[in-house]
Amino acid sequence: MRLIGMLDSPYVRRVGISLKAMALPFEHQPLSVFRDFDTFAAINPIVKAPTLVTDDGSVLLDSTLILEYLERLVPPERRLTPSDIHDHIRSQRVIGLALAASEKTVQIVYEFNLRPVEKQHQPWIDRVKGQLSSAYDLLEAEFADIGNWRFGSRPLQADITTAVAWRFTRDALPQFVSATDYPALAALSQRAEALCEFLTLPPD
Ligand SMILES: N[C@@H](CCC(=O)N[C@@H](CS)C(=O)NCC(=O)O)C(=O)O
Repeated sequence: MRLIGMLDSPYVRRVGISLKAMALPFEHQPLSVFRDFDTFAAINPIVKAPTLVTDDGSVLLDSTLILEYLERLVPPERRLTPSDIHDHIRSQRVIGLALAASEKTVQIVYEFNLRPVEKQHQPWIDRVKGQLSSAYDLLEAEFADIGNWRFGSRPLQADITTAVAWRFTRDALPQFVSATDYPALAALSQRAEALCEFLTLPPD
């Protein structure tokens, strides 16, 4: 399998870390959706990161759909979603919040970095900032008073995606989220970033 995309994307990073956590072999091709547009387009004309090229040559996109496919390749003990239905609902909610936090961060970064200053629209920025804060407030509540990981003894997708989202926002918009305001998320990030799967796939 080939994972295409740079690790500064939280979507690419969560797929890469998940591949490692599931012990699935893969090759990483860190193409940029901006700087390597043409090379990327030759693999996936939509130019979305992550893109996964499967062993049979299929080209998959969207991290959630890619992870759904990967979950089917491994036995239950290596899957990253809880088997209990109540835990599964909770896990889907946490992942949804973390994906929303990632998306809102990307929107703010694109607004600041891709749009000329005179075309930036403050009401839109304020709306997205509010959504970003709400997502992290709810995630903080989800991770308060847990043991090491949200659903037991090993990190699952909810832990991975939340830790990846937190690191992404902290790196991209340090002025928007602080460890003081979100101590449970900061502690989760510290635990997760010390894992081999995270250390070998740092944001680039
Ligand atoms: N929902 C998608 C979001 C992926 C996404 O937006 N990736 C960004 C990079 S962080 C991208 O491809 N940007 C280029 C573009 O949208 O044209 C997923 O989970 O994979």
